[in-house]
Amino acid sequence: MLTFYSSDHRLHHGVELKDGVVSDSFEEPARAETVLARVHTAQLGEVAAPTRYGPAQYVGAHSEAYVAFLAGAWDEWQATGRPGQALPLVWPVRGLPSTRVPEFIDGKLGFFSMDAGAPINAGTWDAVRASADCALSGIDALGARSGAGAQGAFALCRPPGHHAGHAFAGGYCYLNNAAIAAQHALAGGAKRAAILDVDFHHGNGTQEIFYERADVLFASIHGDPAVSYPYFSGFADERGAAAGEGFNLNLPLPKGTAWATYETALQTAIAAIERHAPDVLVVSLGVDTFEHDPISHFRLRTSDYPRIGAAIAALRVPTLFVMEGGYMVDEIGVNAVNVLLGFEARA
Ligand code: Q9C
Ligand code: ZN
Repeated sequence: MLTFYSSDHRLHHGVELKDGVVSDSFEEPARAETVLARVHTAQLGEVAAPTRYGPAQYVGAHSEAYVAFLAGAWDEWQATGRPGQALPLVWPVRGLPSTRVPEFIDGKLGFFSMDAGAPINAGTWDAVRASADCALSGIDALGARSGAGAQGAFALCRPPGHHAGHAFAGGYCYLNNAAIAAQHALAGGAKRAAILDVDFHHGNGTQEIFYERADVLFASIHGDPAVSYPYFSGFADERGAAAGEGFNLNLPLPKGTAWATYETALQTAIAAIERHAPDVLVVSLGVDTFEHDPISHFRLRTSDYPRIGAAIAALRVPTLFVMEGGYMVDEIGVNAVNVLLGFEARA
């Protein structure tokens, strides 16, 4: 399987407010390096640098105004002379009347964010672009190699993307790499796409982007939002709207979920994808479902991950794996690549 990776991800290193203290983010550069090292040692296949795409390819999944905000936010923040990273501190929640885009950067940060989990530093935009370019390159590689069997490609994206919506950042995410990839596949001639999100956290951004569309099925298995981030999205009764009604499938699972329960949900998601009959499948591949993940509470084991890959391969649909979360840095490489190896063994 071909992997797309850019060392530009290192340009982004965020901070986060955790337990009331500002510290280095769990979403750290070492994550991508650990996965890359495992791609090599497991001999998954070639690693290529992504093609450079333009912001025009990010529009569709995202609004033009949001992409422009991301591209300019650091310069606007820096012009104010603040010493730290750019973070929002005020949001347009229920009860605040204005829907205008603020002129000043502090207001813009809140307008274009769902939380304070997506800080912007000097290298963030370059890292974010390279991450989306890995996903776009992965789709183009699948197209070039389409033919018999379940073809796969791996976009080793960092930063991740699935919390980013049409016009907002959040949860370590800026551009929604999986959504951009699916949109690119449709622009390239695919009639239907599916996105399977196996990250521990609900992919609220991906859901929002495709919520009213029937051409992209979104299926997500995640920690119950009653007790897990992102709290305000991911419930089973969110099934899509308008033309997209019935094309959004949320499978929230309780704390402590281990393989047996997980597998049942996975098979439900796979069956829905099969009924949709997509021309391309994008997998939001988070491995924060791991039993030792520091910020999540599922109990999947290293030996469970190849089974996820094998179940996906049984669909026999060209599949792009897009890296999302996973914060037990020592094991993220083994677990993520195990999914890919399980896919290849069945492909
Ligand atoms: N104490 C991804 O996995 N932090 N994002 C929650 C709870 C946000 C995770 C804090 C977690 C975002 C891509
Ligand atoms: Zn996650």
